[in-house]
Amino acid sequence: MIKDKRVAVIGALMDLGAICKGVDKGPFAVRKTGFIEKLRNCGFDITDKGDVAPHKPRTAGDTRMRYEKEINEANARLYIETMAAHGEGRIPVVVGGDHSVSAGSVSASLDVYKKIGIIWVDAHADFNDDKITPTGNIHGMPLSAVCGCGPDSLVSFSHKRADPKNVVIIGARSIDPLERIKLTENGVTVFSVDDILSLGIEKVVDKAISTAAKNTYGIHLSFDMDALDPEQAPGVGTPVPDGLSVGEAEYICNTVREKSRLVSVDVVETNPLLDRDGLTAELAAKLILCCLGAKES
Ligand SMILES: [Mn+2]
Repeated sequence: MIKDKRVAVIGALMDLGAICKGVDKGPFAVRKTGFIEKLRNCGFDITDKGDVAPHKPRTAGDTRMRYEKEINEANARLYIETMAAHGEGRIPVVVGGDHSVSAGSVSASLDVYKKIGIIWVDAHADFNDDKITPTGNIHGMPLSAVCGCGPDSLVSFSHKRADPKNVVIIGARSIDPLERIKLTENGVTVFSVDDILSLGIEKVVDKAISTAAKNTYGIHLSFDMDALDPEQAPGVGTPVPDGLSVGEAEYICNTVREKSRLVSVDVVETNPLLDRDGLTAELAAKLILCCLGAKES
């Protein structure tokens, strides 16, 4: 249940963590679906905190962590906005933007609640760092950073880190070899699409919730649209075939809300320049409604 139906929406117009441009337009496209009005019609008390965008000029800098300075500066502001939402007793919903924005939003929830679990729904693990990254793109690093597994510079504005043993990735099917070793060494739980096929989505989500909720105050749900099958959600910069179905994605969002204490949400990586008929933006909006328990009439 979302307490008192109090929600804050924050747009994160970030594309510097990804290689494919256009993902900074994601929040515009998702807002255009009218999801905020739909939430209001369902009785939600929404405040729209507007958008956080990186400043200009922008210089790529170190090729092992491109645009580190610009991303950190914007994330420090996103962190403050997310903290403010918590301070108002609202559940923050961050709409991205590439996944680097989660270094800002998750850090805020960690600093507020001290101990939270994370369910990270993604085709990738986002557990790289500056030493093992094959690309230098920071959107492949935020989960590692918020777990205290590096790079620490990406979360320098915050204090608390997540325990990797309370972190679960669902839908992964493209993990770099060194990243996989690091996930195992740190005790992160990974459910691939194959695991969903063999165990069933119900069992996977059950285990994900019990792992993330164990000895924690609540759960942050971070949903990368590339977790979905690219046939259903084509508007993403790094599509990987054979992803989650829409039904499975909705099931994850609904069940995490129903069976745990959801403290914050990110829905990221919607890229309208790569989308087909606004399908991915519509789906992102739909998943936000599922996370919050808003029934469309
Ligand atoms: Mn991601």
